[in-house]
Amino acid sequence: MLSRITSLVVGLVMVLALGVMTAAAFTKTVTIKVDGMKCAKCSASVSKALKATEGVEDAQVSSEKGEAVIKYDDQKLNEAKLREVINSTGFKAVEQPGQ
Ligand SMILES: [Cu+2]
Repeated sequence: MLSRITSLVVGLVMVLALGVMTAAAFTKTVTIKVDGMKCAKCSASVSKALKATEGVEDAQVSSEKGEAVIKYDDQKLNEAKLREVINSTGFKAVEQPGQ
């Protein structure tokens, strides 16, 4: 009886651990170079557009660095779609070959 409970608990813990790991595996972080941002208003509009996109969990956009660091759900979005969103704001997502 005790071993049955033990195996049940072990099984439950494994299922929970697996769930947490898969959830984390779906979250990807990508850095995309963005051309044309001159000030905080520019980066804010890119950031706003990204955050309004379903699947984006976080977006840190810097006009100084000229890049956007985006955390997103791999199941709902991909990098190409994120570039489209950035381009739709009037700025240019720079293609970086080899990434
Ligand atoms: Cu600006």
